Amino acid sequence: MESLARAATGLILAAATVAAPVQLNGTFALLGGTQRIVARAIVSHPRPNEVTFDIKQTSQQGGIVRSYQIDMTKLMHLVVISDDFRQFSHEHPSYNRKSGTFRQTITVDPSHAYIVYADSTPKSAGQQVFRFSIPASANPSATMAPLPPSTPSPDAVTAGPYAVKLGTTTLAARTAQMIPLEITKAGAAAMDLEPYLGAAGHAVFVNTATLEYVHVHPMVRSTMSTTSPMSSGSMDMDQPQSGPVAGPHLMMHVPPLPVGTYKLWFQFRGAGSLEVASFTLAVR
Ligand SMILES: [Cu+2]
Repeated sequence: MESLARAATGLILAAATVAAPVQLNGTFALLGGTQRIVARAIVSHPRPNEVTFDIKQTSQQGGIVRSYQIDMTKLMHLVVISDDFRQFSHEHPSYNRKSGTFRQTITVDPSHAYIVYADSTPKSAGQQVFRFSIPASANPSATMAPLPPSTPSPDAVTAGPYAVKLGTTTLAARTAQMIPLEITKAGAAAMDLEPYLGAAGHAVFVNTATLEYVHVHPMVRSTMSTTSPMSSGSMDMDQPQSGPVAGPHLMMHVPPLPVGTYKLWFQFRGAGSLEVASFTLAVR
């Protein structure tokens, strides 16, 4: 009975926190970027395990931003991570042209806080990324779990039927660098990869202390590469005509990162399935 009563109290608390929508101001979070617009979100909880965002972006003077470049086939990318960095999702909000509002509902674990990144490219402003912090909606879990330390020579990370291996998980700070990334399936180079949102894969880096964000797209290499090529714009320049267009050998151009511990989520498409491999990087 006692646990029932406690559960009931929890429900009432959850119900109480579900009601009122709140407005949040977005914090500019693009590493190396320059803030040119302002983002606000109205956050509501239709259910204890759901959060709805209505994001409105305006100029510094308050005019609604209505003109966006399509980036990777979408107007806005919403990257959602939990406060312990264990959950990751990548959504594409619907856009209401009339009100200039992006809307997305996400499913959450009510005992976790979440960080939401709104990544868009308004015309004439360049890439703009804002983060919003969503408190736990019920009975917050005590503290953020500490991140396991980075291993200098990583084992491959499992993602569905695939294994993803990074060339290194220890990076030099404040230095642009190329990091190879290999995707295997059942011990051999994966040959059934497909592009996702116009790229071979999507890599999101988040500094776990400052919560700064970077989003990069690796280039495809025709063979496993041990040397760092010069930066090249074309994703498939080394690609044989008939080969796969989304891997399995990739090269990731990582911009200069300040010292810190970073989470990296690498999202890619396998044969009909969307996969994500997560890494912890030490930048020294
Ligand atoms: Cu991307």
